[in-house]
Amino acid sequence: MSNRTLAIIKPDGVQKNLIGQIITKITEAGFKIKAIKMVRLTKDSAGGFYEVHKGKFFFEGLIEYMTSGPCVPIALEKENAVADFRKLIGTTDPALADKGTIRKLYAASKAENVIHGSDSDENAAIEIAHFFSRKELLENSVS
Ligand code: IDP
Ligand code: MG
Repeated sequence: MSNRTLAIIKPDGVQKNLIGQIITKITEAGFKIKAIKMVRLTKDSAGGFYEVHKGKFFFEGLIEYMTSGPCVPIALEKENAVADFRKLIGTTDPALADKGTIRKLYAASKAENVIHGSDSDENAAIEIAHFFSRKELLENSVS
């Protein structure tokens, strides 16, 4: 079982100046930051990242949103990373999310929900590779 997941502080999280508070929640929950950067996604890059949602009613809006400003992808490590991180961020719709989760605390809506988390070990590996080269992951390694 993999111990990595990909988080993205989405453009609304960056715009609302929540990078610090969100990262504090993540590290307090026991995740180690393996790599981090700030990037402005192109439509092609966002479309590739969310390929599985192509054709859905919210796809165009999702691409607009994800390219509306810079975002902060973060490669994270922890035992049981994927499941534990999904628990930390809460359900897609913040109105339904558990108390204390990142989406419950900070997200405005199901569309603009401040943070992404991978949904499987397989997708975590693909999504980490979308943003970080092997070289970047190795060179920044602290443990
Ligand atoms: P997840 O981010 O909780 O894994 P997904 O179903 O994978 O949720 O959807 C990806 C992203 O697409 C969501 O985080 C949200 O930004 C957007 N999205 C999902 N469902 C809806 C919807 O019903 N309306 C508007 N946006 C949506
Ligand atoms: Mg998803």
